[in-house]
Amino acid sequence: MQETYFMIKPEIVAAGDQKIGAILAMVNASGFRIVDLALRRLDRSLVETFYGEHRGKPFYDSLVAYICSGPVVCARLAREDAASRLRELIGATDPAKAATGTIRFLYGKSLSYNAVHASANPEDAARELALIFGR
Ligand code: FUP
Repeated sequence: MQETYFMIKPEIVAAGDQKIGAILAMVNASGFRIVDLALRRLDRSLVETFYGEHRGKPFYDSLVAYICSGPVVCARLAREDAASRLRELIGATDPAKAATGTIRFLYGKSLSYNAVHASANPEDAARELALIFGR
């Protein structure tokens, strides 16, 4: 069983419990087990480290400010091939390009406000889970 990191971003959390519940239900229905779950406001320094690969890019500052702007839902999810299967379920980074029925297709507003995050691969998952959950 592989683990991966999943995050519901601030604009979805701000919109209320119904969207959080619907998104977690989709994750569950796709065979993921929720191992850890937390509603948290992330520190700026943690978010800067989390998105460190994007430091220096034009969207970096606004990305960090956005993720720090309100509480997010942080989840450790488990299933076979968790990282790649979760990326399939969330869809492309730009919701306009995300496949029909994916979480970003259904809930994303734009490239910058794309509803959710999922680790890109198992190595990123291990790094992100350690950063957020401490293990
Ligand atoms: P993803 O792995 O799908 O989350 O995508 P990236 O790691 O490439 O980007 C991380 C986040 O940066 C995206 F979720 C949204 C934001 N972003 C922008 O705002 N503008 C861009 O041009 C690219 C990414």
